[in-house]
Amino acid sequence: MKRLRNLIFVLGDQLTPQISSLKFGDSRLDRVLMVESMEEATYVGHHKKKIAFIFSAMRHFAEELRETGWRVDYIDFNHLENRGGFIAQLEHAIKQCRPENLIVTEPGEWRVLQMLKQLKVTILPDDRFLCPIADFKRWAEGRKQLRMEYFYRDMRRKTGLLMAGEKPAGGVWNFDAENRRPARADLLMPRPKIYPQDDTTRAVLGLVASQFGNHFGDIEPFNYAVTRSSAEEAFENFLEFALPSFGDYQDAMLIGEPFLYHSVIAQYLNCGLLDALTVCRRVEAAYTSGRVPLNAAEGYIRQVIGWREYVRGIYWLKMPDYAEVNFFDHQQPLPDFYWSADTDMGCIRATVEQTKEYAYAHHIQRLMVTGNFAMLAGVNPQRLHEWYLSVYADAYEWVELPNTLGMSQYADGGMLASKPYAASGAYINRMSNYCESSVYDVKLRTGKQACPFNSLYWNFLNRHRDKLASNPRIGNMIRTYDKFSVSEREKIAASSAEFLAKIF
Ligand code: DLZ
Repeated sequence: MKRLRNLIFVLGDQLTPQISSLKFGDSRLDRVLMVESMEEATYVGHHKKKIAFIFSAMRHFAEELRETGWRVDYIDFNHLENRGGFIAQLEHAIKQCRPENLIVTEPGEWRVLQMLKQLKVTILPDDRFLCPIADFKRWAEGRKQLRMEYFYRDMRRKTGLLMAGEKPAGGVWNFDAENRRPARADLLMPRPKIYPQDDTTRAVLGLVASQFGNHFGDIEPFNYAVTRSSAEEAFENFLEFALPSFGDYQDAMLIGEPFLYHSVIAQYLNCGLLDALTVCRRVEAAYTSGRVPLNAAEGYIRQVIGWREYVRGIYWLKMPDYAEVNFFDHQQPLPDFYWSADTDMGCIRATVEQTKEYAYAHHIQRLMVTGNFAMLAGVNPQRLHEWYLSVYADAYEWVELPNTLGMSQYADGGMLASKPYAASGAYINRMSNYCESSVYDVKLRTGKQACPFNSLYWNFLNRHRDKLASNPRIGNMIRTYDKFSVSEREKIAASSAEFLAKIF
């Protein structure tokens, strides 16, 4: 029997026909292998919707490849030859078809890269990202601080996005100061497009309900896009209806409005159904044709070519040590209400309920509600990282880990963020209507009725003053704390201790 030339292994977040491994191969000579893996679905207990989304998108992608002439060995979850994990599956496939070469595009996770290195495999760069890992390493070399803003400006120059010659469109690089408007409940909200389930998705939903019924999250309603064409349509819907107001309201939070003006396309981008540069060019075109304001277009493009590329660079620069950082030495467990939503705090209840239902929350809900609370309460950052990685449909370690440990928990001591994103209840109250549904009073600092974020916030600053006093942005708040009367400081300590004793 003639030996197979290349066996091309395509991972669940590599659903891109132009990915380097497929570009390298030839559909007439080579074979593709894809596998639904128990190990991948359970190394953290992913949300039911996340598993269903990935499996359904993988099955549709296998069909897309077959339609263009590829031979695809798709090992579904119940396949008799399913070996449960990547390495066992690859070893089995190598024995069976004796390929001359095993080809894979570099995975998005350090864990998977280590696994693959056990085999004789050609690993190709993932050129769906705009900044190759080696370029990021060069950019980082010799810099004291790795600030996203400077990286982002280089990416604007490199891509030419929103540039007027050498200068940024509109004369400034960043319009964030304009992007902090609280939303009003009477605004007419756009809605992400709803996609009816097809037979493939229905089969996957049945599989997930039976195999992963004990995982977090609701399986129904499930109406995500699971094909490239529907993901593109979902993005077009965002461009037309939500992007014009995205800038103004991107930090706002409202009960019953999980999506507001957000695109909700990160899960499509991160599994390869959408392409980052194409998305940004469409946003830029919407701005140049006068359909959306510059603050919206710039804010959106910054997330994609700035923040998204930057955190990936940091991940590959700093792993594996980065996974262990714990600057504040926080050791508390994750409170049960991160799974149950059973809490009197309206903001956390709304965010966790929404996370259960949609496997989605936007960046301010993640950063300033669940992330902020965990840091103030002293939750171990690694436990929080596992939670984010499992509950959000867009979460893969390369993007989630630096966002959680660096940005949200300041667990790297300020390498990624210039200050801890710590805030009292006043911030959440300014940006949302959550406090209306809370049994606590956001105006009170201490006592049983006071919003717990308030005493926890001041207690956090005092507890970590040695580590934070020299930070110009936080030091002022510590000096404010120091002006409180002795009895006020005692009340803060008592209120936060009482609350923490209740939840841990
Ligand atoms: C996240 C995930 C899940 C839940 N399941 C699979 C799977 O069954 N098969 C697969 O190829 N990939 C899956 N993934 C995505 C992988 O975990 C992902 O490729 C790594 O996290 C590297 O980014």
